[in-house]
Amino acid sequence: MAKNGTIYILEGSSRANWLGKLAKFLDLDFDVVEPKSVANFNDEFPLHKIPAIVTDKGVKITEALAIIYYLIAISNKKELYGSNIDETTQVIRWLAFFNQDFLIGLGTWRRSVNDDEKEKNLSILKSYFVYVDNELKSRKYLALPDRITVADIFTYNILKKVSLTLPLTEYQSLSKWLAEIETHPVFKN
Ligand SMILES: N[C@@H](CCC(=O)N[C@@H](CS)C(=O)NCC(=O)O)C(=O)O
Repeated sequence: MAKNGTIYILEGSSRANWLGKLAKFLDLDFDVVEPKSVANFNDEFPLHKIPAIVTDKGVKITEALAIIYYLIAISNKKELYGSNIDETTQVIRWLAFFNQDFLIGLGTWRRSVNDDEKEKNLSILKSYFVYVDNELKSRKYLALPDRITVADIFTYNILKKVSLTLPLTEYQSLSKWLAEIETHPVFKN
């Protein structure tokens, strides 16, 4: 099978480090590399940010959400992105929330320079946990009531890492959801 292209990631980035696993689960054949292993990454990608991909047609794509969409769109598992307008809208909703509000909030908290700032920024993160926990009280998965989507997979990858620093056990629905998503085959390779 011809290669589908190259995915650039950083192992430390939960925005990007799961995309190799996603591609494999989607039966796609991408090389997965860190930018430092290629001499011209900064010339090819002027923002110097990951994730990024170069497709088999030589097209360069940046932005996590565009990349997630592309990988699923060229696969035979398109239902991971939702199967109709309503479902896909919910998938994009959650991808956008975690890629933007949540990850920015997380970075801001990590970069807090004093205790007051840290407390204030932590309270924003906690409000997000409460929000997600409440949403998960009424359905099994983030975007859909009864079927996993890429929104769950992306979010799991972020929150699993977060849970190593911030215990999430007080958020019962969220914790139950984490345990459920962990069993998905995408995380087994
Ligand atoms: N808007 C971009 C943000 C990408 C981004 O900020 N990536 C971070 C890692 S999570 C990065 O590459 N940082 C390295 C840098 O800023 O030089 C997206 O959604 O993909």
